[in-house]
Formats: sequence, structure tokens, C-alpha cells
Amino acid sequence: MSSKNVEEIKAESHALRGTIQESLGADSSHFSEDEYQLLKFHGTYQQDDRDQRAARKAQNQDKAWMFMVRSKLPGGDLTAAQYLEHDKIAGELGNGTLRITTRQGFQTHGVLKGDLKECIRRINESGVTTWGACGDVVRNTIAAAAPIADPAHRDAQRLAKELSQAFLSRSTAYADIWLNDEKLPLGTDSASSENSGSSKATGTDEEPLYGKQYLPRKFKIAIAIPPRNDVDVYANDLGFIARVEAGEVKGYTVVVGGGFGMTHGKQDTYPVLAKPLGYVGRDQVTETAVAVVTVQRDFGNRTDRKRARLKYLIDEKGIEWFRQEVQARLPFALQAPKEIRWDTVSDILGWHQQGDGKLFCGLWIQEGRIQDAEGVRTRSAFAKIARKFGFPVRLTTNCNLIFYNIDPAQKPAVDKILVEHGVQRPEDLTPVRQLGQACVGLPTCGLALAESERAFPDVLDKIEGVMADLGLSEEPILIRMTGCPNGCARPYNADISFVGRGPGKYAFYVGGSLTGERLVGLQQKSLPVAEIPNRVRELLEEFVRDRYQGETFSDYWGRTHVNGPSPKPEQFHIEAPLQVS
Ligand code: SRM
Ligand code: SF4
Repeated sequence: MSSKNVEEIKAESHALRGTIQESLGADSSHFSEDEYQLLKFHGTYQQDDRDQRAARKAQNQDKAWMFMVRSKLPGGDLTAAQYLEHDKIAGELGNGTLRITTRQGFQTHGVLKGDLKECIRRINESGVTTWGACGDVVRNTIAAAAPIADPAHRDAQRLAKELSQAFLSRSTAYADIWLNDEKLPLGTDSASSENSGSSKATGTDEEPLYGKQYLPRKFKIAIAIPPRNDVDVYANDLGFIARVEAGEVKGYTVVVGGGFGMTHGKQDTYPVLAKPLGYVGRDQVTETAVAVVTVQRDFGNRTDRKRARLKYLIDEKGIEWFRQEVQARLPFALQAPKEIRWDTVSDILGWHQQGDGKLFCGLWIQEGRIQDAEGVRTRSAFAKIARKFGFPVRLTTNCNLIFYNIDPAQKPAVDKILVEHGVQRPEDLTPVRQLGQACVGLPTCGLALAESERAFPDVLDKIEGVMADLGLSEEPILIRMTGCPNGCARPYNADISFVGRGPGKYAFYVGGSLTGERLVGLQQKSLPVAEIPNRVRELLEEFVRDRYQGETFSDYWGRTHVNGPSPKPEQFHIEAPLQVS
């Protein structure tokens, strides 16, 4: 363990350089703790294969060190060439899979230290960056995914790229370490396309926005377009919700202070949904974002990282105080937030018109893992489609993938490739399967307490069995799982969720909603995985018995239960019976 805290490491890092360069060239299997903290800002996490940990320890061997590399894709957009380069890198330098993340990014797992520089350099050469994909900065900006070509979605995508550029760290450390010292000016279009969100260094170590210590903690921004909350906007530190009139975006309602991380049993940590702050014109969005981020930079907690997210600052000081602080940094007045109505957090899957005569095809990916498995060769299918047709790709925060700009005449040929490779047709899946999501978890995540991505398909098989027994196969119920309480698959606003507590054990939560606007409550502190089907059966039997005709599980729960006014920390830590209204 390092003797320094993260604030000291950042302050002494020479704009995020530390000794990464030296260690990269050294003949060692991994980096030091201080370097590990700084590496995150460069978009990579040092990990070890946890499946091998016990056996290697028993044989007195070092951990099986490896790296996860996270590509930052504002709005989830990438060109076919960028997709293909990620696919190639995953095969040549990673573990042969590509993981779509719950923030529209890509993760390559299993990269060895000796290949790290090549991996990051090649991602950059394709016009995508990993700079700021992790660390105490503004992370990947997510944006509503589809339909593609209507003015609102086009604007959301443009805005994601604008915000991404505005919050890119200006330090040249990244270029110096990973890009063979080539220095490309910020905003220069690389060979890629305007889709890439590409970023390279700027030729300076000054950080006018972040300062020497960067932000107190990670910071997340989302852009949503009602009525589809496909970015789960309320889970973000800062959200912009489009106001569309006569097909045009007039401005954005601003919501602040969402965040899901917590620690089991630590009641001063808890998930929070973002709250309304105001409404701004389209041309005022970036300035507003800078004002919000800099209030968090100046006032956020820098002594306790568990309480350093914006949500705690707003809880401590109050939303009125926060509004005044933001307002004081703006040359225009924040207007009153607009009323917003949501339908769902789901993606639009399958074939659809994109708004300009072309089609898009939304494809469901099991837990976002693009791979070739027995009978289902998703990775080969997608590479073939990207190579043959050159369609651009958009990733979604539900970890699905969209090919777009497809000429209707090309549809049969695309379908043929999908069928030949055994790729699941979304229409063959139950709504529960289409909606469900699990975080990465074991074996790569160093924080996982229980299985997640690897356990979830089997858990859902069993839940689907229960639902079929009860005649509920067509019901849209949002079920999510995470391997620990950090909340990476956003379990705290789902209908039903399982949050890892220990091997084979999950905290069991119920009561979020299909629109992402309500938080769950704890039902059972520790539920063994084998008991999940019976526990869910009990819950759904009550639903079948008490629901009004046609009522969704979300609406039924909202009508019959009170999870407590949120944020109410106890509701996530104490197994209190929920009040029945
Ligand atoms: Fe996350 C940490 C994976 C989205 C909250 N998250 C981690 C790490 C890096 C573990 C670590 O710190 O060592 C995980 C790496 C696992 C691996 O092996 O790949 C990890 N988080 C992920 C991804 C890949 C999950 C996935 O299944 O896709 C998502 C990457 C998104 C991206 O492209 O940037 C991911 N993480 C989220 C989200 C969801 C979101 O942003 O919409 C959350 C909840 C929202 C929030 O931020 O509050 C989330 N991750 C966390 C936290 C808790 C933060 C907190 O405030 O307490 C941690 C732990 C931490 O930061 O200390 C964490
Ligand atoms: Fe890892 Fe926990 Fe995030 Fe899952 S929720 S990826 S186990 S940190």
C-alpha cells in the first residue's frame, strides 16, 4: 500500500505522469500503488486474474497481473474502422473478447504489461482515446442512442462530443507516455471521423479547469431525450434532459447529484438519484456543465473518498446552496426545470427506420460481452458486418450494439450473417432478458465480492422459468445484478436487483422502476444464489395476486409499497419491512 493518499499522489504527479513511463519500460510484472492510481486517468486499471489467485498463492507465485483498458466513446459512437481495430486489439493483445460497458464504452480485458503501450497507442491511432476514461475527471459522456437521425439524437451526440472535448485533461502526460511523443493538438481530427471523440495532447501541462489535484472523485455526465431514459440519466452527477419542440431541441433541463456507489453496512454511503437544478438553452449547456463541475472541484470532499462524490456535497449543503453556487459562475440565469415524462430505460432493439430513409439494427448482447462462444459467434459476426458494409456502430448503456446508416436493400445480407453466426434475435428473447444487466464482476474486477456477469445468465434462466410458471413471460421487469455495492450495472433503480455480498450471496433489493426514476429498498441482506428463484417466485406470486389488470411490476410496486423518501440511507442498509400504503 502507498503511504500517500490519492490527493497527494495527484498533486505530486506532474500532471499525471508520476513514474509510469519509467515503470512501463522496467522489467516488472506490474506497477506500484501510486502508479496504479495515476494509470486510471490514462484509461487503464491494473488487475489480476482472480480465478488464479488462490492457486498461485498456494504455490508462492505472484498474482497473474493484467490490465483492463477502457476506451472512451462519447455517445457510444465509433466508425466501422474503429470497431474493427478494437476487435483486432482484443484478439491480439486482450482476452479475445470486447466488453461494452454500462457507459457506452469498450473495455479490453487481459492485456499484459508488455503490451499495454501498444494497446493504448493503437486505440489512439484509430481515433479513439482512453485518456480520462477513468480517474478523478469527467468520464465518458453518455448520450441517448437511438433513433439515430432525428434532430434531437443528432444534437445529443454532438453535445456529448462537445462536452467530452471541454473536459479533456490538457496535460501532455498521456501523449508523452503512450503515443511515442507525438503531440497532436486538441480537437484535431484524426484519420477517424467526427464520430470518434478522438483526443490527443495539447502541448501543455497546465490544467486550467482541473487544477493540480483534479476533481475530488470521478464525475459523470449524461444527455437524455424523453420519453426514453436509455442513459439512466438520474444515476449521473450531471444530466441534461432535452426539451424538444416541433422536432427541434430548444434547451435542456439540468439535473445534478446522482450516483450509485455505496458500501454495505456503511450508512453514510448510499445511492442518490439526480435532482432538478434548472433549465438552460442549448448554447448554455457547456458553460453550465463547467460551472457545476467547478463547484464540485472547489467544494467536494477531499479527505474521505467514500464521501467525495457530488451527491454528498449536495446532500450536505442543500440543493439551494448548490444552485446559488452554480448561478454565481454563470453570466445568464438558470430557468425553472421543465416537466419530464419517461416511458422506459430500455433500448430500441431489432430493425427500425432511423429517420432519414436508412435503417438501424439494435442487437442484444449478453452482458455486453462480444465474443465467440459455442453456437453464438457474435464477435465474428460483428467483425464481418463492419468489414463488409462499413456501417458505423453505436454502443448503448444497456450494453447493446447498434449498426446504423444501413440501406434497406442491405438488410437481408446483414440478417444472413447474423443467422449464420447464431446471433440471438432480440424478438426471440423475453422482455426480462432484453432488459436485464449485470456488471463485469469476477474474474477481473478487483472489488467484486460475488460473481456477476458469469452468474447472471443462469439466474435469469431460473427467473424466466418462474415467470413462465406464473404466466408472466411477456412482462417487462427490470432485473440487474452487481458483484459488489458499487453499483456499476445500476442496480439501485431497477425493479429487482441482486448486489454481491460474498461468494454466492447477494443483497436483495426491490422497488426501482422501468423508467429509472425510483430507488429500491433492501428486502433481504444476504440471499444465497440458490434461493433466488424461490424468493422471486414469492414476490411475483404477490404481484400476480394483487396487480390491477395490465399493471406493470413497477406500477404495482409504486402503488402498493413505499420505499421511503429518497435519499434515505437506511433503506439500502437495513432490512426493514417496507410500509404498505
Ligand atoms: Fe464502475 C469501480 C466497472 C460503470 C460505480 N467499476 C469500477 C472498477 C473499475 C473496479 C475498480 O475500481 O477496481 C470496475 C472494473 C471491472 C472490470 O474488471 O472491468 C468497474 N463500472 C464498470 C463497468 C465496466 C461496468 C460494466 O459492467 O459495464 C462500467 C464502466 C463504465 C465506463 O465505460 O466508464 C462501470 N461504475 C459504473 C456505474 C454506472 C454508470 O456510470 O452509469 C457506476 C454507478 C454510478 C456511479 O458512478 O455512481 C459505477 N464503479 C463504480 C464505483 C462506485 C463509485 C462511488 O461513488 O462510490 C466504483 C468504485 C470506486 O470508484 O471506488 C467502480
Ligand atoms: Fe466490480 Fe462492483 Fe463494479 Fe461489479 S459493481 S464491476 S463487482 S466494482
